[in-house]
Amino acid sequence: MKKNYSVPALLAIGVTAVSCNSQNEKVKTPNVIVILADDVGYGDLGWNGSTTVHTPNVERMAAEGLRLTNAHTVAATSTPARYGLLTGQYPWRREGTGIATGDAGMVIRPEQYTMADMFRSAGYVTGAVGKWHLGLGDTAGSQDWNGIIAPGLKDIGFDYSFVMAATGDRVPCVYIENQQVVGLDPSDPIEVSYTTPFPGEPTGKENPELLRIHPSMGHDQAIVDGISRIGYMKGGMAARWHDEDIADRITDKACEFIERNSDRPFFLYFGTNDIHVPRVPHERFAGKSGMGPRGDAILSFDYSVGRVLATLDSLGIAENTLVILSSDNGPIVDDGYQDQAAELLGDHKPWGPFTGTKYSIYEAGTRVPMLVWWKGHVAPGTSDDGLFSQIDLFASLASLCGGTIEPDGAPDSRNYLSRLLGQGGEGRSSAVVMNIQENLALISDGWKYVAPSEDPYSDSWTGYLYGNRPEVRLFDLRNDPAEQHNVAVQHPEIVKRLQAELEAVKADGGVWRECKSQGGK
Ligand code: NG6
Ligand code: CA
Repeated sequence: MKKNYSVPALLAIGVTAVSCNSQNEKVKTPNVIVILADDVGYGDLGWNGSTTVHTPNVERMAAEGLRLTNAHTVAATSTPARYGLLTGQYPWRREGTGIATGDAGMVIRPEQYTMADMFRSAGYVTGAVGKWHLGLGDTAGSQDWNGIIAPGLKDIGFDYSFVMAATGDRVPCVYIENQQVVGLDPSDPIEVSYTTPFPGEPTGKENPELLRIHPSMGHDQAIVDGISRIGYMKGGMAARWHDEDIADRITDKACEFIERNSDRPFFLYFGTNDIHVPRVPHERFAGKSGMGPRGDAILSFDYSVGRVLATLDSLGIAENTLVILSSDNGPIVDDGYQDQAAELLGDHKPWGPFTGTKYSIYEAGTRVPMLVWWKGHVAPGTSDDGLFSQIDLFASLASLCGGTIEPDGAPDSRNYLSRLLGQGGEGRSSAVVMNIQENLALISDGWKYVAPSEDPYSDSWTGYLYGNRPEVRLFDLRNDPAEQHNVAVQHPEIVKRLQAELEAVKADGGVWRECKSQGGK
């Protein structure tokens, strides 16, 4: 049975002037833009009281829209977090959803039903621009970087794509538009390897004299644009990106997509490269934050947000466009390059009031900024501290636009559209989050149960705080948001309840009893 959330769902929650099938000229299907930052932490933006970095465009979104202050990504690293958002399935249900190499095969398989497919089912044109990091081609290392890279984003529902294959710090360092490398000179083909260096090609390890930015950990393989990366790459000189231009280049493409499709419903997934390492923002941001490249990259991110909003304003479609801003995972200070991020941090707290970083099971790993902006529909200057998970964007947005969810689609996603739009109503009662080792925690009703794990607490080489512990932990997030006090012994009944709930979520393959009663799935 197909699940179609359409006009009745919208009427039930009081969304006005929005319908996919209305005959009324004035009533339009809203465009949807998801701006997904990379590694931007809860405390990094001026959305929630932080004043250490000036982010006027994000502040504008907050002033004109809704702040979801208790929003979580499903994982503390990029690939699984993006997988969860775009498929509506918790990544720990699927093998091979960990941090992807730049030559990984498609993590989301063509036969899977994606958020882009869902939007297409409602008649939208769909686009993905910017950081991808969910693999391309069939299997790792099998891509033809010099031809059509297939399967690709078209096979999972995106009509248009302009992406970076993985992360800024991973080869291949090229833009890929509609599954073909942009600006490639056929006489200088690209080769990529994640196992073997190419003889004669310089590397960061062997040729540090060629580097303009030096790694602090790893990142000592292929040198592209004077920066050594993860993975080896040869050729494609004309197609290689210049790091300072990435934000402009992908923001241009995002805005062009909006302009091209301004007279029809569109869905745009815009993954920024900011503020992932290497942090090399454009010269006009360099040195402007007083916090070094990490702070400057936040300014660059804010600029991209501003360009998107300004494009909507200038096209006169802001009242017909829902914009959601969030981050794929929490913040990290030193993520592998000597960019003085730690030394220049000053009073800035990327993790806000929480403990941990990206990679971590602690709150800072997965509790991320989230803003919802839709002129005339989402009340300005509002906030909601109820639990929200990015896993629910799929079903909630399906409800908004009348998209279909196929029987096996988005198994973990639930429709909380009214909460997403700041209109109250029932919200998620519990959410599962995951750290880099795929250890799980369940957050419910202000409590957080962290499953025991023998994995390391922190990484002796990188210093990454994973937060694993062999004992059962329970945190009272309302009174102890920094997760300093394990109260499992004091509250055995709560531990038991949350533990059982986590086991139930794991066991039921995604069909969660909480939501069966909502007439959802
Ligand atoms: C880590 C990298 C880090 C970053 C991360 C993925 C090292 C030492 N660290 O392994 O720099 O690339 O993977 O980040 O290599 S993510 O935001 O895309 O998940
Ligand atoms: Ca990330």
